[in-house]
Amino acid sequence: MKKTRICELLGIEYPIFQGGMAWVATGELAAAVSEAGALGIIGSGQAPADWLRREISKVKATTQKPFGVNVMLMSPFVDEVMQVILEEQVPVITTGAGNPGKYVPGLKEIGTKVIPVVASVALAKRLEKVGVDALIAEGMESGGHIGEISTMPLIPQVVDAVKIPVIAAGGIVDGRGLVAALALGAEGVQMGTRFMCAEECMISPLVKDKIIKAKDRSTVITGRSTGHPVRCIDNHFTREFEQHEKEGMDAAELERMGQGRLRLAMVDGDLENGSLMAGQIAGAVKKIEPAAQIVQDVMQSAEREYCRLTAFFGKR
Ligand code: TUI
Repeated sequence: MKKTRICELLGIEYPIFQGGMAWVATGELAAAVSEAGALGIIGSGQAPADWLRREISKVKATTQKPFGVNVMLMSPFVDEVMQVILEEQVPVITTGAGNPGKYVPGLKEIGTKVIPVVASVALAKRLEKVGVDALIAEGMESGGHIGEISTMPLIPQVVDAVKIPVIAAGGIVDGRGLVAALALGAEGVQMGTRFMCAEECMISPLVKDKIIKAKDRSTVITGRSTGHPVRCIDNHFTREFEQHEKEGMDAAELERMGQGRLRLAMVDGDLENGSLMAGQIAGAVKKIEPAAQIVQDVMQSAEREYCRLTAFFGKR
């Protein structure tokens, strides 16, 4: 199988990223995914520097292969997190929830590959000019903090607007998604929700079970009125939040209501009061399995789908 530009750029075997999910993507998960030949990514979320340093050391102790750290740009610890990334010479960073432009020169100086998440063509173009190495274009099918455009229209528009490699995210769970993403012009995929159900993922087993039981319509978007829309599995918390939004509660108070809810779900397993961030594809996640098996299954099912398409179009 030929490698895409993203495999060559990062030195990975398969064009698959594991989403850097806050409170979900710890060193254990990232190490397992990287060791399997894809790109494991630690989700630093709103964690402080010493937490990140510990997770990085777990990955380095388990695998020699490249790994990444996701930097959530709305974090109060963003500057100290960037400092740890520089000190630890992390090979790849992805960013979310903002514009990482001002950090790019410093990271490039030490050879860290910078791959921001974008949800629009405008930001994609701006970041290519700043000199980022690749982009993750994330559709609103994704879990957590999202943009407004779906994966299907977002990917080809971003691909046409930039020359650097584009990774597709949002609504991807298997080889069909990988082949579809490649067909749209992307050079790889990022998956979050499926990796939440990896054996090495340290979240509460209750959350994994909730994802496995989810159906196509199980997720909802809350927070549009705050300017920070978030997709999660429908529960008591989302219904309460929606009610307050309808009644016109102000954005600052709504944001306060959301604080600590992601940890409450993922770590404490509170399925009703926590924020069960997950993508629309949750309905298609069927089982808990090792991360390496997920990577292998995506690659093998992609090959099968490709053969099916070849048969459909006829061999040349
Ligand atoms: O970042 C994510 N998903 C996330 S972050 C998160 S943790 C969180 N905690 C508290 C409040 C909110 C979130 C949970 N899920 N995905 C990447 C992503 N980035 N999706 C959309 C964007 C994005 C949105 C707007 C990137 C840039 C942007 O505009 C920046 C600009 O300056 O134009």
